[in-house]
Amino acid sequence: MQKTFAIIKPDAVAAGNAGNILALIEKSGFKVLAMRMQRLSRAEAEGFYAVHKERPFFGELVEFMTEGPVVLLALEREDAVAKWREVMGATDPAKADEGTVRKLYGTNVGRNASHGSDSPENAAIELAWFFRASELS
Ligand code: 3AN
Repeated sequence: MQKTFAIIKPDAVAAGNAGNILALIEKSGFKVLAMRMQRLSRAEAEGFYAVHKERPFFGELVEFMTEGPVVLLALEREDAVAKWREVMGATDPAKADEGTVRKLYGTNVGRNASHGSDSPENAAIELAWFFRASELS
């Protein structure tokens, strides 16, 4: 069993697609270990995306991620990191496969409905950024 971290981003929550995305997550065999809806503070969003600090879109990314509530999720299944990235689809919704979260609910490369960890190591770091250890077992 492996854990991964997911975010249903502000665009998807505002559009009323959080429930649809959760249903897709459950249908894809993930166990939801922990879940919280909240609006991220600027400090939380900047800290979470610190690896992208030098990218030209960093300011835009932080603005977007703090514009409204998100749903934070700790997910578990076999091969969870790769599987969740498969269910999300490509970063750019225009390039995402049919039936994926980003194809169904994303708008563009910035407003793309969901986040997923890119490795088990980063999943552990991201989960610890938002959840207490006692919530993850
Ligand atoms: P992924 O989330 O699929 O791992 P990354 O790591 O390339 O994709 O991008 C990190 C974050 O930055 C994503 N949330 C994505 O929406 C955002 N992002 C990537 N490229 C752009 C861009 N050109 N303009 C705005 N936001 C972007």
